[in-house]
Amino acid sequence: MHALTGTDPDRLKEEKRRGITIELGFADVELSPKDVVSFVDVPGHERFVRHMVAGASGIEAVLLVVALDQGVQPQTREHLEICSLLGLRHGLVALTKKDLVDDELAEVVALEVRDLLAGTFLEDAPMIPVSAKTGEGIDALRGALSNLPHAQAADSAVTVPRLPVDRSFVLRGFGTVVTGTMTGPGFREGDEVEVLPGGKRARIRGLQVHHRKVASAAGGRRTACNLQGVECEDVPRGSVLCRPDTLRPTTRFWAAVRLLPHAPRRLAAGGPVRLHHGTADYPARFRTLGESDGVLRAVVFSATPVPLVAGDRIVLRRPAPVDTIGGGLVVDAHPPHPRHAAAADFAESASQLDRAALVRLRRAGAAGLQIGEFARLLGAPRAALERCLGTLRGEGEAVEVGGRWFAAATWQAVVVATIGSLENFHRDRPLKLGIDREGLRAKAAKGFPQEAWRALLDTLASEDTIELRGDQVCLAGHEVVLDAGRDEELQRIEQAFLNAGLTPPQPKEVAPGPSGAELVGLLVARGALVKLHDGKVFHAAALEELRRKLWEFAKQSPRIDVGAFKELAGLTRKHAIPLLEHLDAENTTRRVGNKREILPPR
Ligand SMILES: Nc1nc2c(ncn2[C@@H]2O[C@H](COP(=O)(O)OP(=O)(O)OP(=O)(O)O)[C@@H](O)[C@H]2O)c(=O)[nH]1
Ligand SMILES: [Mg+2]
Repeated sequence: MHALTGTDPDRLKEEKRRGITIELGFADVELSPKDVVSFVDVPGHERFVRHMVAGASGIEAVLLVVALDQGVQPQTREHLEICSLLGLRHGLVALTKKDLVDDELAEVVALEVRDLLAGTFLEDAPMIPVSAKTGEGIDALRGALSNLPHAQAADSAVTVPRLPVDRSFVLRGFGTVVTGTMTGPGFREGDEVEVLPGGKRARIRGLQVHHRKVASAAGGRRTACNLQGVECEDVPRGSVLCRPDTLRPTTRFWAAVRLLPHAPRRLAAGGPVRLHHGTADYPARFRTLGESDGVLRAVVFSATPVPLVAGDRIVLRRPAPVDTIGGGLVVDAHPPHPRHAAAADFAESASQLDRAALVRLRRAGAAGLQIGEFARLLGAPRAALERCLGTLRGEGEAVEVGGRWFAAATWQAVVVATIGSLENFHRDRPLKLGIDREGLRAKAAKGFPQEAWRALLDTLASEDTIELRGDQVCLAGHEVVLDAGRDEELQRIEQAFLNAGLTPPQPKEVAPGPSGAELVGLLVARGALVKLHDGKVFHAAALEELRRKLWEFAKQSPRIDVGAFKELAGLTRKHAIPLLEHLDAENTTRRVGNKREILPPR
């Protein structure tokens, strides 16, 4: 490491004394002024694999080191397995201590290593013999390093920025500093961040990449964050920094898990495991829901909430004897109950944002998803999610109403149910002109949010599928058809109210029985009669006449008290008050103290 970077990453006294790496170390290689490679040096010793997993999380490529005088060690295998499980795709192999072996032995070890790498992501990786002592091969190693593809992970745009912390310390004059390998689109100076777990808030006072102050740190970069507002102890290794409210940690998630050949199968039935994610590890269990092509569909349970998102990598180790048993890809951070888990759902909801978004929309059903909560569930940046939903809308897969999204299939189902319910209603209640909006929602669209319901009715009305008459909804063109006898009855009832003026009868006196009530309802729906809150029914013409009198009165005096109103309407106080309240409600009058101001006609 020193020969390549000029830095000895072993910082601890104990590391210096024992000559081994225990903790993560950090060093940079400047290949050119514009091309700096950051190294996370991890311990090789089998007792510190836990640290190795933490160090390897988020890296883009691996430099696998095998000493030529020792050859492949058990931990070489385990490190390679872990790198594979973490989804690494690029890397190099350095065969060190070339000065200690002859060419023939070097050749043998190289073959042994090639064997080990067969079938892995390092199968075709450059393998370079080097000597730290003589400097042989170091330039070739630098050359191979600069040829490594170190483009940013393409999926960094579809997850929210996170910094899994691998070190935290106090720097004199600065305060709390944490470091880690940035994932997602990155942080900017001044950003407010949330520390998970715990949810403490802090502000990023400064950012450094490669020991240089920067305004923003991109995904994949080794990043140091100077934090304001939290103590060093609040942000230990294993914590995750993210923007506030962008991510909902989970205790139960789906993962596509590959078990290593030697892993005991019984662990897949709920046995205890150590779940490694980012720089943290948690006690967990996992259970297999199914298997295809050697990949387990697993549900993982963690005792504490894990800030992960679909597409993240996990490693599973067993606690005793300590050993890596498998790992893989998070498929869904907030899955439905296993009872509702279809294999297709599992495969479909895999890490691609558009698929994941659509699966989740379908699952949300009539309740739909508000964009903010949607983004948190997926751990996706809002802008990326909105782009992706825009595409889905273009493809006819998603519908947006007032910031809430629905699967197009759900929306269609509600439309069909609404029309069906209206048809049934008209058939069963032939004397009713329509049904009130809330009554229809309860029948056809239970759980459908208020705003979306309004929008759906408006859409159907604008397409001339339904008609909205005040609070009532009916199919477009629907009219109540009455036989001659009924029609006569209807006219008789209306006439009775018209004759009674402002002292109307009880509806059931003139229209007895359930059909009488429906006929009165029909007259109300048609606007001939008006029903007050207290159940009293007036003829619309009687109320219009009263309004006219009020406006006439207003020419003398803009205000009227209850006494004058009683006289004007020819009513007792008991009857006058509900009527005044009705006039207030429809804005003919406005209550001012004990009087009413008469508002001009609209
Ligand atoms: N002769 C010779 N000695 C080497 C070479 N590279 C490393 N060493 C020595 O080998 C010992 C171990 O080297 P490290 O670089 O600490 O090995 P490591 O892989 O980091 O070991 P851990 O991190 O503890 O797993 C040290 O004493 C080094 O001086 C080399 O190319 N030639
Ligand atoms: Mg070391």
